[in-house]
Amino acid sequence: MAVQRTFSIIKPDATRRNLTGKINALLEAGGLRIVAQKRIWMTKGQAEAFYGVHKERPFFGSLVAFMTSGPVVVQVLEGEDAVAKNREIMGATNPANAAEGTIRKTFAESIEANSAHGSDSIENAAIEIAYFFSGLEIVG
Ligand code: IDP
Ligand code: MG
Repeated sequence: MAVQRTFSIIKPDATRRNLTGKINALLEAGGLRIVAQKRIWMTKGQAEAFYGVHKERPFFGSLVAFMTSGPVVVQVLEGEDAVAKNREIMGATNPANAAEGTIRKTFAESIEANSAHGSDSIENAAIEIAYFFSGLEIVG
């Protein structure tokens, strides 16, 4: 497996409860390095574009409202097999189905307010990283 980069978001439910450090500790303990990170408050337009793939889903409007309800921490994570590794550390979308010790099992409030985002493929990771970060902001 090769060293990869993936894109991560610590979602508003987690920043609201001051969980950034605890989530970062799980990412780092899982072998991922945070090579870029910033705290932002997404606009409606930014959230709609980021989640554009879900625009026909019934939860789209609610998801955009949630993702713009407070600050988020956007991150680039680097490590061996980083895309799949981060999905493993996050756990299943619905915290009720997430494995013990995962971010979502430990911290998520609901299937929507599930504390973390992680890219689902290497291709999408590259697109999502480029949406939020310039190359100069990523220090490997
Ligand atoms: P993922 O974040 O595990 O990749 P996706 O299916 O890509 O899951 O969904 C994106 C986000 O949309 C989820 O993380 C969650 O916040 C929200 N979401 C997904 N499914 C539902 C649902 O059935 N109801 C409400 N929100 C949902
Ligand atoms: Mg997804």
